[in-house]
Amino acid sequence: MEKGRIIKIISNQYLVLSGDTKYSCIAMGKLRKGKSPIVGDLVEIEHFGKQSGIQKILPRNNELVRPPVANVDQAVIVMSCKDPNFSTTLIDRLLFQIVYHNILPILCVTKTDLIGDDDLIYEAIEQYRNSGYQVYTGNRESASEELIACFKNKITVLTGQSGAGKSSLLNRIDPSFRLQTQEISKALGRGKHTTRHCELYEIAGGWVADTPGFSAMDFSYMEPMKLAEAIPDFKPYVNGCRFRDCIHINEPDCAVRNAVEQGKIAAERYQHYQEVVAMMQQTKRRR
Ligand SMILES: Nc1nc2c(ncn2[C@@H]2O[C@H](COP(=O)(O)OP(=O)(O)OP(=O)(O)O)[C@@H](O)[C@H]2O)c(=O)[nH]1
Ligand SMILES: [Mg+2]
Ligand SMILES: [Zn+2]
Repeated sequence: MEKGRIIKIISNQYLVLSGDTKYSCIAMGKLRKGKSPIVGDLVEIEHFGKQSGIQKILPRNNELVRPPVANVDQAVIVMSCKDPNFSTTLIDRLLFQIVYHNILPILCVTKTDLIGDDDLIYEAIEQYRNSGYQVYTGNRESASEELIACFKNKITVLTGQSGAGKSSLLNRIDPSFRLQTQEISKALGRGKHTTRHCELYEIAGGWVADTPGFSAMDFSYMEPMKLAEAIPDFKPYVNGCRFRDCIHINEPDCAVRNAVEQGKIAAERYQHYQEVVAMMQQTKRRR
């Protein structure tokens, strides 16, 4: 069976990349009863005459809802120094969403041309690096070569506030991105509904979704224990707590809280975790 990846969906046409060839496919009958194919899906396709069809969706590593993308490898949190303002609260909320989906987080701090060399933002960047996160910086003139190298052979989503510089970043990395997006808005017409359209753009040897992948507010589907296990700086400690179902908030002999007290986990990240757990418990109570 021939395998490929869905890179674009427009209404009921699926563009599938197999090797170096792109096939326009339809969903075969038996598929329609199960889940719908989304971009990023690895699929089995079959050709009959001039038509091609998707026979099977292979199991997904993960799956995002907005935009619907499967098998995402990594998510770049784009955070500007100014306009809109830098916020570690927002970074950590996005970070928690990303790691919960088993996706590698990468932080990109943009608009460094708007701050001085001694700005406190650089201390925050160091704190993330010390906690083991990949952090890159960028401004109008440059995008980090290391960040560009990250895209190769990966499916990436970008996330961050409106105006943070996501589109600008992609255009700087690969000027063909602008062309690809312009073509789409021309094809769909200005202001037309684009909900049925989702596409992975080819950029720097990889694939990127053009719309933010996470909400910084919706934690209702999460479980605190699973979140703590997914946070890379917490992970080494979560199995050392006295209680197996410890959520690292008030329990005695909590290895996570001990690590915070000893400075092994950034106090600020733990505080953001506490806030998010409180948000989860509030939504549960309301139900
Ligand atoms: N000073 C400065 N401005 C920048 C930089 N990068 C982007 N901008 C400006 O920031 C504004 C927003 O940039 P976009 O790339 O459109 O932001 P976005 O994240 O794609 O925003 P949405 O599409 O609304 O989510 C634009 O006016 C850019 O010119 C930068 O490195 N330095
Ligand atoms: Mg944009
Ligand atoms: Zn604990």
